[in-house]
Amino acid sequence: MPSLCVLGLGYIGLPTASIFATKGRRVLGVDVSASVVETINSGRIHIQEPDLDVLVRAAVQSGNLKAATNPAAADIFILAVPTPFIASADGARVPDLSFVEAATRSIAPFVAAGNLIILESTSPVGTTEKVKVWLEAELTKLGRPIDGLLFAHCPERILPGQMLKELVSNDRICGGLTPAAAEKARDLYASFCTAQIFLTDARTAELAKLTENAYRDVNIAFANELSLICDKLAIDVWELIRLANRHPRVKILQPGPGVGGHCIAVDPWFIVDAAPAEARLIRTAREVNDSKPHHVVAQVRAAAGQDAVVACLGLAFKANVDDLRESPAVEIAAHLADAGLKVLAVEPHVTALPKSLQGRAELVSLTDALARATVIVLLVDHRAFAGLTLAQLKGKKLIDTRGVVGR
Ligand code: SAJ
Repeated sequence: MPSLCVLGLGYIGLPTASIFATKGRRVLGVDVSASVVETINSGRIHIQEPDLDVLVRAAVQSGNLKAATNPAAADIFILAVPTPFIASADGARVPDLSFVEAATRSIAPFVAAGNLIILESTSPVGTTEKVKVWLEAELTKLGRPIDGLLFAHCPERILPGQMLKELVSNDRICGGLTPAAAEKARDLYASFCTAQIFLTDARTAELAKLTENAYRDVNIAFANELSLICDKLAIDVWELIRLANRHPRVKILQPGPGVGGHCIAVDPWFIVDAAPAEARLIRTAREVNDSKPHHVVAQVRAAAGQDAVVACLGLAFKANVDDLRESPAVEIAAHLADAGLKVLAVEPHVTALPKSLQGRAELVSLTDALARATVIVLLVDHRAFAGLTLAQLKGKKLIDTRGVVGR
């Protein structure tokens, strides 16, 4: 069985490397962080995802998964490194491909003819072609040009919170720079993916992944815009959506305090960056979702009198995960602290506050928050908050951004 080298052991690289290892492949997982490498080699994990600890332990104990800070020779290289954006002063967001470029260049000493290089990171259109250009430039520099390398883009589509299930059961897209590359990638993923695998070219695969997340962003923006309209017209948005969704062809998503995470709040910008004049709806959706935290802050400030104690229920970017990255809830709590309010934060999935709140908010239990706060801001629909009743919040002001309390 061909061996693998997976670059980036985060939310995508680690489950992917581990599942291949448990299917009997020799996998070297590479990460720039020595502490991540050490954690994984000891069979533990540095991120939270249901059952991932069991999978990684099994992969390491089988002897098939090893982690290191440097790549080594393999038959197939998978790039699963971050692709954030850089925000410029004029409001534009430009994709930051520096991690992909660095990972690509780092494998140059180890690749050989016939190797397949797969880009899994969500990427702007044309990135797989850039990977080829960067790798060939690096090989030329090393004085070892190689013919017959294969390149493909095979984007991950797994949902945080149910990654392991979706890794196996989601349909996949394999987009090759050549048909042979797409076919070789399909054969690889077919070793664990039980769903259908569709072949296309790399550029279509790149835009397909961006399109999926932009589609969700636009739909969430519709729900968030409805919540703004309902606030203005004094209508219960949750009841409105529940009723409208009784139409057989209407399926409105849920409003919230904004859109977080490192995918949906980022990827649509790659489309806007590539086609700014055309991507008008996609850009507006981003702006609507990005503006929602400010609306919530204004609501809380209007509700909170002097000496208010505000309890923020939830800090994660969505329900039942510990991930605080790009979280609108954290952004809101930080703005409230900036406004001089006393902020209590309840986040059952973490044991410490993120940097932006350290020294400015207090991490407390739900019971403590309910006892001390005069204003309750429900920001995340964690299971831990289900069942909260209006009676429990008697005498307090409530801003329920997720429509949880008393439902
Ligand atoms: N959200 C709402 N209302 C909703 C649904 C979501 O406000 O009705 C918010 C969430 O609270 C969160 C954000 O949107 O802040 C994103 O959450 P999510 O669960 O929609 O998506 P992610 O970011 O966890 O994962 C997405 C998924 N993409 C799609 O569903 C199209 C996942 O399949 C991708 O693999 C992932 O992005 C990724 O890595 O790209």
